[in-house]
Amino acid sequence: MGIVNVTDDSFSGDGLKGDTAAAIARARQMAAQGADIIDLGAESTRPGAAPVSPEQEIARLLPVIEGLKDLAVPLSVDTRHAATMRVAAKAGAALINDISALEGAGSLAAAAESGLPVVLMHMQGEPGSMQQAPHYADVVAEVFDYLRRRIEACEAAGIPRAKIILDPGIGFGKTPAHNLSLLRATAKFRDLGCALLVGVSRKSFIGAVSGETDPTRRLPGSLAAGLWALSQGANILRVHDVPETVQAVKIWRGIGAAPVTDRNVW
Ligand code: 7PJ
Repeated sequence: MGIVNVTDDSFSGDGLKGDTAAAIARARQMAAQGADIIDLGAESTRPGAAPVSPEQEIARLLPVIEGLKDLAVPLSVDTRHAATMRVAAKAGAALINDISALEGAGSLAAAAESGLPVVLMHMQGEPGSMQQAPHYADVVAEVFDYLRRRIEACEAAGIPRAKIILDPGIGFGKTPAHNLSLLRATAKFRDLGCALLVGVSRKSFIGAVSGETDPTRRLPGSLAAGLWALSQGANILRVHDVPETVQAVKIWRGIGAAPVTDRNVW
């Protein structure tokens, strides 16, 4: 899943600054580079970011979705707002990606009506303050239980489990140690019977563990964390660097798929 930010203050250095044409070009480029899904987001959720109204969000996203109507690669819309979900679904989006796991007013109903698959992500607190003092007695158990309860809420609202993708929410109200624990436990989340998405690309825990302060220089750490997650059963990686990730995944997959006889030729 390639990330296309249609925001004014993206932390990760992609600098698209709300420009429709640039976002469309970026999405087309990522599709050509091998992305299987394009995730369009118009609300910055980096720690400390200000919320965006649904009106602003729709105004930024809609022209981009419309400009990508002919794209063969499915579009995901990264939103916490029911109004945006409805508009995006009508305009042709194929997936709803909600960092608040459809907890917003009307979101369960909007997602159910759309019939689209949904990503349910765990977050502790709100983007504005979530990194101030994240605390868990047992981070893996608490995130697991939260996602289990959100699956139940979805099923009660008419969204079947087969349409649900789970995400532990790396960096959303978590210390570096919490993030490492969650990644280590990736395989456990498969017990919930849904596909798994993991977003580690350029995130601050990679800076914390490696000492790399510049997010644009965190590709090696992002690939290491992403391949670890895949090896533990993750199905989708949400990334900024599409061709680099595609290359890494092809090699990882090639090694796993190699016939035994070929492994032993040396
Ligand atoms: C994630 C996301 C993530 C899902 C963002 C960033 C911050 N959606 N939206 N999972 N992160 N599902 O890209 O670092 O990890 S925005």
